[in-house]
Amino acid sequence: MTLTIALSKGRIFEETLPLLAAAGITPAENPESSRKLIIDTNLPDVRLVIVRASDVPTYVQYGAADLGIAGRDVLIEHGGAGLYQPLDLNIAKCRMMVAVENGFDYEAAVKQGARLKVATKYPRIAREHFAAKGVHVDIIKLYGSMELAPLVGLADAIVDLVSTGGTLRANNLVAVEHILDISSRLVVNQAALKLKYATIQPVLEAFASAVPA
Ligand code: PRT
Ligand code: MG
Repeated sequence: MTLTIALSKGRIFEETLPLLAAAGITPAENPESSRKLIIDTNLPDVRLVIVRASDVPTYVQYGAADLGIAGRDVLIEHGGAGLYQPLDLNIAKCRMMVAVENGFDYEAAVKQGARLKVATKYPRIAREHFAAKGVHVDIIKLYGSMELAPLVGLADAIVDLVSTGGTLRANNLVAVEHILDISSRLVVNQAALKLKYATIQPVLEAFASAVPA
């Protein structure tokens, strides 16, 4: 039975290679250099489909892919419907943070009770974070370059992923709150898990055995 695995290019693909190797799977091509969206592997019945990171849960939810790997950030925003999430793969690790321009008095702004303008690609996570703190916010949805928003007056704060902190520093921003630790998870289509159990189970076990510490 054919197994289709949805992956995104970049850091998730790179950090997934050792997990695939543990399951005996070697991609026939590198998606960074190939323009192909369907990548064959050394196993005739296993293929990879290359999609946007935020689209991985959707492909798996609808069964267009049996398995996928997606960040916790992406999974929370998607909602997780139709997805079985058996394994934290401990890859592509980072932190979801609130950040503001250096010099902006975040504590005072939050205490004042005025509405805070928050720019983010992660409206659900941002909304829940500020609701739990009782802070009123106007969420401004962006698709990238969140770091720019406070610098040009679009927002008071951003909610974004931070890894090394280099991007914040380069743009004169500082992190003021830690919301969540993020890593990527294996997601499985619930129907595929039943129908293709004999094919999927060994892959799950191989991935589990190769999760980095
Ligand atoms: O790039 P594209 O718009 O296609 O999608 P994407 O940005 O969602 O994909 P990708 O491949 O960049 O990220 C995939 C997943 O990797 C995310 O969903 C996260 O779970 C995880 N991840 C881990 C990160 C980072 N680290 C990370 N640092 N995703 C994004 N970043 C960005 C961050 O948004 C910020 O712009 O890197 C910048 C900060 O990095 P530092 O090192 O300067 O702090
Ligand atoms: Mg990116």
